[in-house]
Amino acid sequence: MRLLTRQKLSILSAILFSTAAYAQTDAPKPYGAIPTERQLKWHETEMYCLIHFTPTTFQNKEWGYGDAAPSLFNPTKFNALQIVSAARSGGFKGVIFVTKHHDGFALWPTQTAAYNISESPWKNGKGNLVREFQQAAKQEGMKFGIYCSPWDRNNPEYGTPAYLTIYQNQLKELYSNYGELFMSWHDGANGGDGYYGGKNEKRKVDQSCYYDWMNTWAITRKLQPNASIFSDIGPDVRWVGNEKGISPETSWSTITIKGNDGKPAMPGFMDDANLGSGTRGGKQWIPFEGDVSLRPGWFYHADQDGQVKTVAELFSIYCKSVGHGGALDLGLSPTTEGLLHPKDVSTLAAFGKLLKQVFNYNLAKEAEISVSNVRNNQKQSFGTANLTDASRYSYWATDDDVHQANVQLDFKKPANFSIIQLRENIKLGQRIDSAGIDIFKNNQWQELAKATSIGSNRIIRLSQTQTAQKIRIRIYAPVAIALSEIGLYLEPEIKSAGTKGTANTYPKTNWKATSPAATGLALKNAADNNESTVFETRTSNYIDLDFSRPLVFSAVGYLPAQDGITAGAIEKYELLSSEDGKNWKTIASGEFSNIKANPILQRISLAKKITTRYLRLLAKQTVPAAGEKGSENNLLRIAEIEVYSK
Ligand code: FUL
Repeated sequence: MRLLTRQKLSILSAILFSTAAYAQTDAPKPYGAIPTERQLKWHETEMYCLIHFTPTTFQNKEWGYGDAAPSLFNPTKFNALQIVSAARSGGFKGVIFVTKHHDGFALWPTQTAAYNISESPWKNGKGNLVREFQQAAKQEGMKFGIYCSPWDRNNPEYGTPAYLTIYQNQLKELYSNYGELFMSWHDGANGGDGYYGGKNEKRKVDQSCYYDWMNTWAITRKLQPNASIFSDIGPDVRWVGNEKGISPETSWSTITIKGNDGKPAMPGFMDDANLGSGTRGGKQWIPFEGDVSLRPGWFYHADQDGQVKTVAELFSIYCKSVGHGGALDLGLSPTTEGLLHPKDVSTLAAFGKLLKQVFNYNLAKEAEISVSNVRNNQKQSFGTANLTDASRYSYWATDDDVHQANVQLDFKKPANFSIIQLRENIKLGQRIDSAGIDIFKNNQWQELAKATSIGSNRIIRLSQTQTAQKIRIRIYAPVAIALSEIGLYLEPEIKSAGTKGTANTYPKTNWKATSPAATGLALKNAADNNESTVFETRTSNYIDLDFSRPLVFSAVGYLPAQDGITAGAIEKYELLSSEDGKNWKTIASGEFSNIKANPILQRISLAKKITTRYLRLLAKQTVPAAGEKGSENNLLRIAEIEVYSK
């Protein structure tokens, strides 16, 4: 009996005083805003894809107007597995399917609206794309998420309170029938005009309250408690403020989101100045997602087959999204057949291979690691072994009063590396202010790089390979440091999987540009083959081009300014031609959808070839400058106009 008690006692004390139990009680106190369990899982996911495939694909548009006949939708070779397995080969861990885009066509047989897949000829109206993607994701071991556009250009009720109920019911259907979702993606685009049951009118909604987001997201929380909610402002994952997929160099996972006009922030209704950088010490933990498409547009366009991003471009985006503590959300665009184009498939596979090659082996494991301080001298709990064990949550920590410390890596023989990776244990918040990396060269320490905003992941990509036997990392924080990982990697020379296609554009040598009241060189900026010069005017809403001889063409390109200013980009256009520069006739008109968020080259394809010497690009609506209402806006900005010979 006595013996048993003694045994019990010793077991108890072993538990109490084991290093693990010690670590629990002795861990640094969390600093500032910290992630939820749901957000931790999202951080671990790092890479996922966003699939756009609706009747809009068949119309070769970016934003469907809401009037496409359901009969258009008939992808004869559709294969969700081909698409999802290509995503997996790229190293992506999840897929989000656009279950309904702005055109309003539901890709599942919803009870909430007639405009849905059951009206299409595909599988005789018995098909369900959401189900197909859910099952393919399951089969490939990938996470599954949904995007259901709040803006609906088809629904006759859009703009009234009745539509909100329809939208919430759509979410309920999606949340209840397709297993566990890892993300619910809510975009902030609300363009205004649309088909709306045949009304063909402009409907504006008050984004500060129309979607009643707090109650709408309460449905998400109730039915899909593990799904991270993405929107411009979170609450779990925020937009990065562009569709290039990248954040600025400094990008905190903490942010204080502010609304407009003294009202609370809502998607599409917020101060977006800090979306990219976040806020040091911000009130909320809302990391960013970098969304970008593998192609220029989110939907498939055959004329963009030559513009699939290269592996080198993808890797650079990866380093500035995942490598800045966010996630990479890469757009995939199935063709009208319902498959990914072979070029997209091979690019994804090559990208996945590269990631494996780079991050397969952490060179830091070969180094002897020493640090200037270990918390309470508890090497077992807070020591350097934690720095290379590939666990995000085991960590090296300093004493509470040690806010600056060094980590030194000593190699037996010189190591070659070009990437340094740092991670904090974010369960304890984003603690580190900055880090400096030094190498020991010519008998002295030399600074190689600096970084701020470490957080869940910070990739420092050097411009060239370095060779060093001693590396030192200096870390500065306002509180005790809790660093979980140090990685050193060597990037191979990236062989590009194919180069970008040639554009087949006419040379602009003898072109003359005119626009009322605009003079001089600035006009030439619109046709000088230089993407970084901009023609800007407030005195006219069009520009005329005189080619000096008739040109034969069936497509024209408009490149909005590439200087980061989206104001003045053309949203609605009219294209006119003339034989003599006096009498004009309209040859095309339409919208450049999504140009504000994604200011890429826009291609206008004409119904048939024309021969003409004069061309007018007329802006019927442009993106207003900050603080200007649409009606007061008269700014027009053009980086380049192209005329395609083929
Ligand atoms: C945006 C939309 O307007 C685009 O069409 C696309 O869906 C992108 C991912 O989000 O807000």
